[in-house]
This record gives sequence, structure tokens and C-alpha cells, in this order.
Amino acid sequence: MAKKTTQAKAARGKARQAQTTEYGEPRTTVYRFSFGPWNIHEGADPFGPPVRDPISFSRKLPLYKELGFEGVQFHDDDAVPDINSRSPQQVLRQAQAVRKMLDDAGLVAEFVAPRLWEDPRTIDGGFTNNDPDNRQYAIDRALQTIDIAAELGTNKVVVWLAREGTYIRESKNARQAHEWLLEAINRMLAHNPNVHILIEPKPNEPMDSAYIPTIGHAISLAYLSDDPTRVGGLIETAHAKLAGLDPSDEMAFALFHKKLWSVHLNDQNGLKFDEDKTFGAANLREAFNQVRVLEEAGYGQNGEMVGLDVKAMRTQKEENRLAHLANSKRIFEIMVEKVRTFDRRAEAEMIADRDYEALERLVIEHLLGTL
Ligand code: 3MF
Ligand code: MG
Repeated sequence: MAKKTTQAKAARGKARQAQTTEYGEPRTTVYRFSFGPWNIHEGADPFGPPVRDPISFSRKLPLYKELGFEGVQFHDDDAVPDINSRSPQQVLRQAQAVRKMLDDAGLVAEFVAPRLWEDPRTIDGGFTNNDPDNRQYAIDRALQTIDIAAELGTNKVVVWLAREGTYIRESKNARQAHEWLLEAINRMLAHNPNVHILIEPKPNEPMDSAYIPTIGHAISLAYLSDDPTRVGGLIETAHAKLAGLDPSDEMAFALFHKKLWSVHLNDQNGLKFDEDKTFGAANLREAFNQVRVLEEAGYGQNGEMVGLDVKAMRTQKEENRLAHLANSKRIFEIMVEKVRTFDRRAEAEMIADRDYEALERLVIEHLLGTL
């Protein structure tokens, strides 16, 4: 009995710690939210055309504040359309004009990502393309993205390795491909001493098999790079689920390495096409656990944003076509409340007592609001 009490006491102490910072203050992270202009979507998919009217970038910007968001995520060509047909000076001038639009709208750029999956030169991949000229194109474009990011006022560059992988395993030498990926990262690090590279892993789509399918792969590349302190990751809920992994554990792994620098929260209903569903729409408990892991690690206290990579359903009519963004943010905020009000004392006692059935019920009833 005495042993049990001591155990429970120790567990309670630990639980108290989790709710407070390392200095013992209560966690009060004020979360800042971001999304990309592609998240206001016309509904086109591989089998059908757009079903909603396009909205220009300049008309999208004021919507951010209206929806309660302050961070804008960019692809290089979201900021600089027709990027390949402009001179380097024209590219920078256009980026400066976008910076002014952001400033005027009271918004900030969170990151810029090179779009390495649409150009004919990237059909067979960018950094891992078998053709050296095409690999050079991918590197040049990634370096230009770093310059654009600097003009937009952010040092974060996201690399989603969309076509770095294969449809036919024998078409590439995977060991060599990883060498090239590392080389590309090192070239980016050398280009600007401030740049931070966030690798966004995804196991498949558009490729059959993608290189760097999980955050573990990304972080192992980071440590091999010339400056591991400037290479980290962005985790997307759906991408972790497509890899058959628990998104909150993936996030915890990156947080443990101090390498979770952005997230793409959304949801995914099993192993299908990348659905980019509203956060929490498919699995509330997984949403709760992602927020719990982020909150406990103090995510957001070093300027990290809560990014949402969500799309309205194709079946959503024009009206309310932005609701998926507002709803995802709202569900995140409800989950923060759920995390902060979770009965940690009961949790600690149940853990100490190894009464996991009781813990299961506690979690579910807490989420249902029936306690
Ligand atoms: C693909 C994605 C991408 C990336 C984006 C920024 C279009 O599954 O999630 O969204 O997030 O390119 O890296
Ligand atoms: Mg994403």
C-alpha cells in the first residue's frame, strides 16, 4: 500500500510537470495559425474539373485575418507566378511586392516551398532525377526559393519531396538518390547562413514509393547534413497516417529532437487518396493526442505556427467554401481546452495503478463531455 501511494505521488508530480513549463509556470501558449493559398481550392481532382470559382491571391489575402489567421505559407510560384520566365531581379522585385502586400494586410510569411513537381524537368524527380541537368534545375530553383523567402521575411524553407521516389523500383538507385538529397540540402544550407530547412515527409502520392517517407528518415538526413541545427521537419497528419503511423507519435519524435518547426494539421479517413480533411473530422481522439503532444512540448513558444493543410470537400458549394479553415482552427482550439482541462490527477493515478481500461474511459468521456 505504502509503495502504491509513493508511486501515485510520483506520477502526480510528473503530471503536474507536464501541465507546466520547466520553470513551473502554467502553459499559456497563444497559438498562431497559418495556411497556404492552395487551401482555398476550386475542387478540381484527377477525375474532374474545378467546381468553384477561382479567387486571386490578392483577394485571398484579406480573408486570412477575417478567418483569424496570421501566417501565410507559400510555394515559390504562389509568391512569384510564372517564375521560370522571369529574370532573377524580376523574381526578387515580385517577392518584394508580395512582402508589401503582407505588411499592409498585417500578415507574415511562415515559409516558402519550392514547387518541384510541375515543371517538365521534374517529371522523374528533382534532386533525385537521373539527368544531371534536371537535378541542377531543381537545386537552382530551391536556392531561388531561399532568396524569395528572405525577401518575404522568413528563414523557413519547406521541402516536400513530391517526386523524389519511383513508380518502378529499378528506375533509380535509391542509395545514390539519398546521396543526392543530402547534397541538395547542403547546397541550400550553404546558400544562406540563416535558412532553416523543414523536410515534409510523405510516403506516397504522387509517387508509388517516395524517398524520406517519415519524419525519422528526415531527421536522420538532418543529422548527416553540414549543419544539423538548421535542418528539421514539418509533419502533416495525413502523411503520417498514409504511412500507417500515429501522427502524435511522429510529432513527439520530432519534438524530442527539437526539430518540429511546423505542422500541417488535417485529417485522413484511412488509406485512400490524400484527403486533406478538416482537422479532427475523421478521428477526434487522434486530434486530441496531436494537440496534447504539441501543447506539452511548448510547441508555438518559439514562433512555430499551427499550419492547417486542409481542403474543402469537392461537394461543398460556393457558399461556405472557407468553412473548413475556420472549422479546423476551432476544433484545434477546442482540443487545446480539452488538453488543458483533462483530469491529470486521475490520469496519473490510473497509470500508477495500471488501470488502463479506466484511463480509456476517462479519455473518451472527457472528449464526449460526459464526465
Ligand atoms: C502534399 C502537400 C503539399 C505540401 C506543400 C508545402 C500541396 O501532400 O501536403 O501541399 O504541404 O507543397 O510543402
Ligand atoms: Mg502538406
